[in-house]
Amino acid sequence: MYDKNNVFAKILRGEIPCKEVYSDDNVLAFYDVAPRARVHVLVIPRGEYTDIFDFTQNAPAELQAAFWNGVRKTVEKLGLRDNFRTVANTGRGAGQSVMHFHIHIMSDERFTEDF
Ligand code: DGP
Repeated sequence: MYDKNNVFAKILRGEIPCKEVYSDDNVLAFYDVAPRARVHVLVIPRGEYTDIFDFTQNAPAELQAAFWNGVRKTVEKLGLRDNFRTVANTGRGAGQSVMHFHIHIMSDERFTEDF
């Protein structure tokens, strides 16, 4: 069940400020408030989806395509084309703390650990 008062919904409504990286009609990308990498940006769809499966099962195909296009544009805007990771924490067990679907884009000078 999507909670309209989650923090990313408030960011989308402009009730909480964010440091924007990329924005269009379908997507918003902004810096994570608690970065865990040299570059740490979140990309969210402009729609009410709690997690990756809610998004992939219930969002219109056009929005899904636009979302991944927005991820690519964000990465290119950040200049990270050949050095970034994406993470989608899913569920409380994996540490998902905001129940609005989001992708973490993270980059360091050089990743030293594989996972
Ligand atoms: P996750 O743990 O996967 O749900 O990631 C949620 C991320 O959102 C976490 O890294 C911290 C970030 N975050 C939480 N509140 C805010 C906020 O108000 N502004 C910004 N920019 N990021 C936030």
